[in-house]
Amino acid sequence: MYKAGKVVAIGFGFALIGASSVHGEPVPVGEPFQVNIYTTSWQDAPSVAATDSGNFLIFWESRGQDGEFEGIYGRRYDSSGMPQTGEMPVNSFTASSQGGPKALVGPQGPVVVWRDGAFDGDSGSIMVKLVGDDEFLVNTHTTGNHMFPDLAMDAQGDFVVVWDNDDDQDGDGRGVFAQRFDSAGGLAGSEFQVNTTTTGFQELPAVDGIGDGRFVVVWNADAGSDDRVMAQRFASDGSKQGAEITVNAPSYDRNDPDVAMATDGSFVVVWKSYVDPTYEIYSRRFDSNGDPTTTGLPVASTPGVGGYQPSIRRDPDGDFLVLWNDGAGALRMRRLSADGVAAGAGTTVAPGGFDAEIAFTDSADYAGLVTWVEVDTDGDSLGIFARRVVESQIFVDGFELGNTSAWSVVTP
Ligand SMILES: [Ca+2]
Ligand SMILES: [Ca+2]
Ligand SMILES: [Ca+2]
Repeated sequence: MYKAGKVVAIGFGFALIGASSVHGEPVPVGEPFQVNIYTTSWQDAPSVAATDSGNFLIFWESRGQDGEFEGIYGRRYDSSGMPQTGEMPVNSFTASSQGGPKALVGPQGPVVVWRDGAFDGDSGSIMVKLVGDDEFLVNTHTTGNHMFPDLAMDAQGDFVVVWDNDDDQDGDGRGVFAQRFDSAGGLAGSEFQVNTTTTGFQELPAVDGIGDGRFVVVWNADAGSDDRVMAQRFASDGSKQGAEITVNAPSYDRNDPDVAMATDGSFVVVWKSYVDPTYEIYSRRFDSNGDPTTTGLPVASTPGVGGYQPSIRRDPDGDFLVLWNDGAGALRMRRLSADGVAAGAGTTVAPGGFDAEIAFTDSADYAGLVTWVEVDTDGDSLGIFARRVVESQIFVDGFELGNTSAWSVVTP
């Protein structure tokens, strides 16, 4: 019945007076498309970033294309999913392997980080590249196997890179480290240690930040028996805000966490936990003081199917999009409201896909692009795929509830 009222009201052309709207469930539009042109061997580990002008940049690693092991390639798409370029080689230093790129676009243009297999002279190194410059080394401490870089950026384009390293750099096995940069790539302060508890392995970091420069790092902590997700908040000057936070109960296996921060400094962490007989994806929201506002909530609307490789991003109006690979191989997506609670039942982005990431443009239609990896679809091993997502517009003045007292205009 309220649907009829809505149609009538819009027909008279005055229903939207005083009404506000938000964006609702994310919906895949169009068909998935292949990103990589060079298909020989494997292409994997994609990362997507949105530009101010409504375009998207996808970066990935490709095996055998740059002459030695893996190299980093990128491709630009417009908001409708049309390619704007061919494949663009990213790394200048091609010896050994370059992999695991993560990218964001700031006022200075794209910033890409990745792991290099040899650059610092002692196995894994963390590299960063800004537009117009060759890549350069991020980590100051050069011994050890540096892995799993991620980055966050503020409104001015200042950014922070996080990674993990062994070599007992934190005193015991692997630890999580970070380096802040100004928007031009100049060092801002020194490399610093993220984890406070150093016993055992601290690994697999992820970081997200907001316009005012605050950021939060999450990682997997493995003290030998059980794994936990930990989080640490930081001020814009890189100082720790509060103690490190234990996000979840101990879990049997690496938790593979990710995090997205809201503009008020609250944040939502996602991770995978083993729940006999399979893995599940969980989320938990924390306020800007680092205090939890939810328990660990299952992200899947149908538990028990399984969940791997969760990723989370904030959309332009403050909701969160979680992507994961379910136990049946499908790439699933579900929206969490700003309060960290799931809204809607979620949807399947692709019947087979993993290691996914989404970015949103700030455009009026809240266009998003999801990128992921598929097996054997590009004709040879792993390939990179993508699909557009839009968030449907809904009205928040009572139409959905049929609450006519809340309507901004009552239909005749
Ligand atoms: Ca391939
Ligand atoms: Ca290479
Ligand atoms: Ca450690």
